[in-house]
Amino acid sequence: QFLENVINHPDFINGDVITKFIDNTPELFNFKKRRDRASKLLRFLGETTLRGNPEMKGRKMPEGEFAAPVMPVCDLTAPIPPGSRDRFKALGAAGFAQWMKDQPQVLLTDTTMRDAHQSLFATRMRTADMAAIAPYYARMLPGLFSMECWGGATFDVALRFLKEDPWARLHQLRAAAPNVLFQMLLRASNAVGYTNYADNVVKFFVQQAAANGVDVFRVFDSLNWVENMRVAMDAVIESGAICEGTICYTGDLFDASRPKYNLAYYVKMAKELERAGAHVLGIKDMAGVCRPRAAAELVRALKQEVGLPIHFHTHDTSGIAAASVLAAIDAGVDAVDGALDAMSGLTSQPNLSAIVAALQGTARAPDVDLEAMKSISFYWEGVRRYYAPFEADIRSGTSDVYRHEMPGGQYTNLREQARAMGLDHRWPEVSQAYADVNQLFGDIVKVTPTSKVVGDMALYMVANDLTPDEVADPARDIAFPESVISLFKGELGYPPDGFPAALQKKVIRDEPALDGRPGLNLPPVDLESARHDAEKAVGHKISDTELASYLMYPKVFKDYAAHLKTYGDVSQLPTPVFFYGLREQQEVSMDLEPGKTLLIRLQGRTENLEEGEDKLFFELNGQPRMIRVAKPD
Ligand code: 3PY
Ligand code: ZN
Repeated sequence: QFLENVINHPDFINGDVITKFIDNTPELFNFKKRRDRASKLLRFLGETTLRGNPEMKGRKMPEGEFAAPVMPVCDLTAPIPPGSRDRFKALGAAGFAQWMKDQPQVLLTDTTMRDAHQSLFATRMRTADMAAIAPYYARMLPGLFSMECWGGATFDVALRFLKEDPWARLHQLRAAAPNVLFQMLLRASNAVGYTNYADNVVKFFVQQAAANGVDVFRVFDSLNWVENMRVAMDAVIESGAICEGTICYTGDLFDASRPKYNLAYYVKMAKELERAGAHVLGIKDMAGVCRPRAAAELVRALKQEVGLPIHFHTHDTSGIAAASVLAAIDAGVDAVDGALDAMSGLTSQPNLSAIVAALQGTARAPDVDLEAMKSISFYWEGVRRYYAPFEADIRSGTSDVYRHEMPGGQYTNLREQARAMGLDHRWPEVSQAYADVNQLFGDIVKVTPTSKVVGDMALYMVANDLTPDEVADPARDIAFPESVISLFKGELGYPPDGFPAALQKKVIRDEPALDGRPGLNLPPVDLESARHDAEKAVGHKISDTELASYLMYPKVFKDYAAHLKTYGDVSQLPTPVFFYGLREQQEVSMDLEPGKTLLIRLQGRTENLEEGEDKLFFELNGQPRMIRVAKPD
């Protein structure tokens, strides 16, 4: 390879060879870099093949081979038609919001690349599977309002489990689909984490997200406290992006025994969000408890009381969510969320394609091609099979959601946690405990991160056979989980009516609770010194987006950087190979860089028990390579 580089070099060909030629021509050594990268990947493949991806621990390996997902038929050399993002660029955020209200059709968000996989298979969808279909979205579905493809749990999971850079996902999707608005879910002061960050960190994160391709920010607070949303909302507005100030819907609008979450509550919050500068009003029914009659009533009232376009989001956990979406559309909602067929239903969003079919022939029928939706969905059907080990074992909708009110993204996670604690057979008790904890906590909004706190407490109660009365009893000593103590100290903020005083006293004992929103109590982070710490930890200069990752998740970011150093960039490996390794004689091809493709085949392996390691024999672009892998324990 070295000699090949020398004789092909233009200086060599031109006879321009001087004594210092080799020293002065570092690109001759590129092959070494490539060889290093190939070796790192072989190590990853060797270890994954032999020991399994750590992510697969406790999960069932799929059997047989995966058929390649069926790609839609579309000329990818054809120019990309203009879409919602072009309109947004022309009109700006306020002008675009006005257009949303003025035009008659219902606008559509496809959540497949964010909430759908977050809610169906633990957020495990990899960038490669999204990037492959993104150019088809650009050409076949330019009529979409937005693609929700970033934020929520995807940020954390990308770095922590998938070992890929969430910012690179954004860049790749952006390059492939420049015409459709990209939407992210932002947990206000909790950004994309589970804790309240300093104001300047929230601001920095939003600036980076906007600069790197997010157009619509759906901003919510996990206790519906608008005061705690302002920093994030202001940062979004300042960046020029679209700020979707969002109400989290909980309870039941018509339940007279629970009047806290009545129409007046939501109207009041919507007006606060409008005054705070939101361009769009989001209704986020994270659990899927907004029944059709409530959806209609809520939308009708909000359309009357506020001047913002309204965007409705729900989950199909009950099995009846499409009826709520249709009711909201009937009541005049401006935009709705859904997921494409193969990624819809159960704890995910209702089926967007079926909603479009239901609207055909009506005045509000959206301007999207149903055939295109179906053919892109066939692709998702194939992709979803890759992730079978991460799917929850649920087969049907469940009206039990009206009791527990767990967000779609949490339901399967909590079941998994319950299973890991040996409580699987006691799931109905966990469901009841979750509802009981909600009442103990004062009937709060349950969405990330408060939903996690309620889940922790529910599991704790079931595992310790505790009744709600025992938890509340001042005479009974309870070792409350850390997350519960933090909640009652006000570290995630407060619900508008506060927490029940007696329980708060019991949980935090003599420790003080925060006064005001958490951000007021957190000193600003010195970003340059954080950058310095991160650079020291990872051993190289970092970019602003890497700094944003570090600020969100310092340890996860450092672990990711270490993985990158050891194994290189694994994000371009096909998903079955990333999770399940290579079978003997299986071949995988991967582009290292444009024009540099690696062709890797696993030829065989030997076992060397004495040395406690195996040898794996690969063929790399036709050359034999051997990797030693320590045997699993
Ligand atoms: C998230 O915060 O990730 C959610 O999806 C909440 O519904
Ligand atoms: Zn959701």
